Amino acid sequence: MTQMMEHATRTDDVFPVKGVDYLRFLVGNAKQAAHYYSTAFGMTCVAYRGPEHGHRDHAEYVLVSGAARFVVTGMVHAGAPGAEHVTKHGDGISDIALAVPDVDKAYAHALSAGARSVAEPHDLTDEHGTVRIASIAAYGDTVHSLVDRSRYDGPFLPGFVARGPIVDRQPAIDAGLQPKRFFQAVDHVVGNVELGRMDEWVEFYRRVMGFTNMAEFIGDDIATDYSALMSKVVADGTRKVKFPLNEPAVSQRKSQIDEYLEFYGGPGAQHVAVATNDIIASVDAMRAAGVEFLDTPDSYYDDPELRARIGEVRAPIEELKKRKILVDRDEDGYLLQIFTKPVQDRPTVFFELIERHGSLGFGKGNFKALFEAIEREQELRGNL
Ligand code: TYF
Ligand code: FE
Repeated sequence: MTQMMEHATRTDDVFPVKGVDYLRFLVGNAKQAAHYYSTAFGMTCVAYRGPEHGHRDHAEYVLVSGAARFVVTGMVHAGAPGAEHVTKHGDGISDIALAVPDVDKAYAHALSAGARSVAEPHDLTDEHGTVRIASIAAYGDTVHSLVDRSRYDGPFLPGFVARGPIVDRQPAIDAGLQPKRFFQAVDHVVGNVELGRMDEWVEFYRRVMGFTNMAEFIGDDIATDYSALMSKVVADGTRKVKFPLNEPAVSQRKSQIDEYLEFYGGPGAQHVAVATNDIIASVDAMRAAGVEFLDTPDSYYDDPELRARIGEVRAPIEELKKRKILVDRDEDGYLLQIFTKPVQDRPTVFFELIERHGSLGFGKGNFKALFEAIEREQELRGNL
């Protein structure tokens, strides 16, 4: 069941957040990653900074799709800061940045609640204005930057220069081959942590950010049956920022979370769910661009129990079946979702497309089918 606790926004919020400001991906080759997110994810490059602008260490491309903003950062010389992150983790998410109204207040509260400082509050300034920013440590080598951009009107952060799209998608949009946007926001970002540490991280987000538990979780009652993981979800008072946290569960087979931890070299961000208004159009466009999605067996759609539970959704079930899109319903409504395979060589980071129609959950009814699909991939990799 998906029920929310503490539904209302609290007025005494010690750590108000406005949303996810950006996700930074530290990658081996930002030029090619920016191309992938442009062509395969339909994102638009809006800003850049690099050696051409006096930024000697990194090439950084900023890509947007609606309110979702990714920064892909590559190291342009040996030993540049961040190189050790890529050596250890491969391509991965180094920063889940949060937009906050008051950086100093948020940072001070975080430190008083036991968070470790990564960068003290400081101003970044250029001709477009000033951004105030600080960073605190999260799980593994992941950080949360805290960003106030209310006094800035440039393309991303001071030092970045506006630039145009990497590819021109307009002809494909005009021809009806691609939606204008494949997604419009980050819905949630999931972290994988070590065995036995999930509750510590839930407690971290409660203490440091005032986040509360959402009702959806995978406890040890069902963990060993099929999922081999435990999961809890924390969210801010507005439910705009949602962070599920997974830990491996002990079972006969190697947990998908253990596989991640082994190949990532420790805890880190596992998947990013992006919200779409038209999952059918998005999946079609992404598949056409070469994005691989997890398979779902036909038996999933032919199950009369699922059909009865799901009832009427906005598209014929055959259309979902053709594309392997999953459906789940709870008392608030329903959702459509699909998962990509890992998007880099390592079996680590992947994406989820999610189209919500009232449901505030995470697709609990699909966990069995989803985890079986993940385990089939794990087996093909020889990691089960
Ligand atoms: O975010 C979620 O909870 C869903 C389901 O390893 C999920 O997307 C949970 C754990 C996992 C993969 C997907
Ligand atoms: Fe998810």
